[in-house]
Amino acid sequence: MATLDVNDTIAAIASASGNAPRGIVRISGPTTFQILEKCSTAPFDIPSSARKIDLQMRLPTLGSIDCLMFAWPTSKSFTRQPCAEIHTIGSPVILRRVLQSVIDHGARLAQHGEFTMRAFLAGRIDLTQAEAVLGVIDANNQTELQTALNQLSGGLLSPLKTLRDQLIHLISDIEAELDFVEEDIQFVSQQQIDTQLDAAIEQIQNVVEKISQRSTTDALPRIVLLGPPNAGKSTLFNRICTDSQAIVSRQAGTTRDFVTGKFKINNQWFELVDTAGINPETGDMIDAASQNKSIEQFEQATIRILCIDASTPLEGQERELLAKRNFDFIFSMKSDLPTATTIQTADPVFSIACPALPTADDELDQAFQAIFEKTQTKITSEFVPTTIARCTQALTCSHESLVRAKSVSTVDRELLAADLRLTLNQVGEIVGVVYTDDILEKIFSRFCIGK
Ligand SMILES: Nc1nc2c(ncn2[C@@H]2O[C@H](COP(=O)(O)OP(=O)(O)O)[C@@H](O)[C@H]2O)c(=O)[nH]1
Ligand SMILES: [Mg+2]
Repeated sequence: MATLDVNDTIAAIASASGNAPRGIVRISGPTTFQILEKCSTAPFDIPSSARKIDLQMRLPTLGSIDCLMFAWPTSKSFTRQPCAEIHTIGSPVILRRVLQSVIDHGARLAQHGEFTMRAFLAGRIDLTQAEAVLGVIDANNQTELQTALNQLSGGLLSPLKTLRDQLIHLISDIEAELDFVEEDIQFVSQQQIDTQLDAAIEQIQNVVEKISQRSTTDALPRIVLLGPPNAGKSTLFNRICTDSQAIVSRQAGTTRDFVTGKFKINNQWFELVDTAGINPETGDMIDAASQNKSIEQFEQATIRILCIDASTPLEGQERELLAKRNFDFIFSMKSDLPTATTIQTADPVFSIACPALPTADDELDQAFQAIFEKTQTKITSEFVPTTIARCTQALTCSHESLVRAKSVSTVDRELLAADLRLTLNQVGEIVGVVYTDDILEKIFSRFCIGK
């Protein structure tokens, strides 16, 4: 793990591995420019503010090479210490030599996330922003990137930072009062305490809600196939999830329970659910139970797909389902057979054939991509997953201790102060003012070297 000592100068290759037109070596620490001067073929004036400087570096066994140095000599840098980036040709051999040269002249190889950790220790960014940096690096798609960028810009947790300041004031008032308990001086009225506690509880609750929106979707996104019996749902299910098989039959109503299986789109796992056909006409007990299960699955679905057999004319019930418009996608099934119906709907429709036809496969792939994208928009959150994992417990605890504080506030000021201190500590943990080596280890060890 990155060390908490910030007094030495660290360096690492900061660009992605492999050949590229440009590569970057990053350096941060008090002796950054003294070291770079020793690596340079000619002395240079250390600038007094951020500058771009042409530099020729002497490289072990390779002679010298032209580089561009971006210099941040003051505490305005990302790490709040002298900092520089050497930009040069992105050849791995050259970058390793630049790094070697910097290390030979007194820098130490940076550990995972050490630059970001220095920014954090210098108060440049808080922990949620450090996690957001990780979120930006790890983002798999536009939505995840946007979430990470929003979190990085820091607006999301600022209410909690304000709350923390308010709590500090409230605690100091209450504790001052406890010191003067003999004199009977009042620093803060009961009404002020109540108002502040109510506001605090509400703010914490808001963040808890935002965070739990995401945790309920931590399970795999569920894609549910629904539709009348005999539409071809189970056949499609079996084609997609080759591990778990559903019973296929010419006889309508064969699938009575629901069957689940897993499959991947773009390397991400999804759960596929095959349901019993929707058929409100039949009334026997087993059927009613399987109908209820289908409805339950419909309600818990991330993505709902209505499957309609296009080789037979549309029935009244199918028209009704289409008209309800509460599906994400419509699958027009058995497209290998002559079409008996054209589905008229504003929802996206894909033609699917299960005895694999090349054209139908293309369409299935397109459907998968559409499902993938739709899922991303449905499972977005305002926070990156690492922050959620780290903060959930502290949020729940701070909510509990605030509610407890409220319940004792009229009876016992000592207990009130104790509960408020506990809350303060937990809120501090969420915004990253209070942290342990463990927390830092968990977060920063996930970064790559050079970040
Ligand atoms: N020609 C053709 N027949 C299909 C296709 N998909 C399913 N079937 C047939 O339609 C019948 C009902 O299929 P099944 O998957 O059990 O439908 P479910 O009731 O919706 O689950 C079976 O006889 C399947 O072989 C398809 O794409 N093309
Ligand atoms: Mg079936």
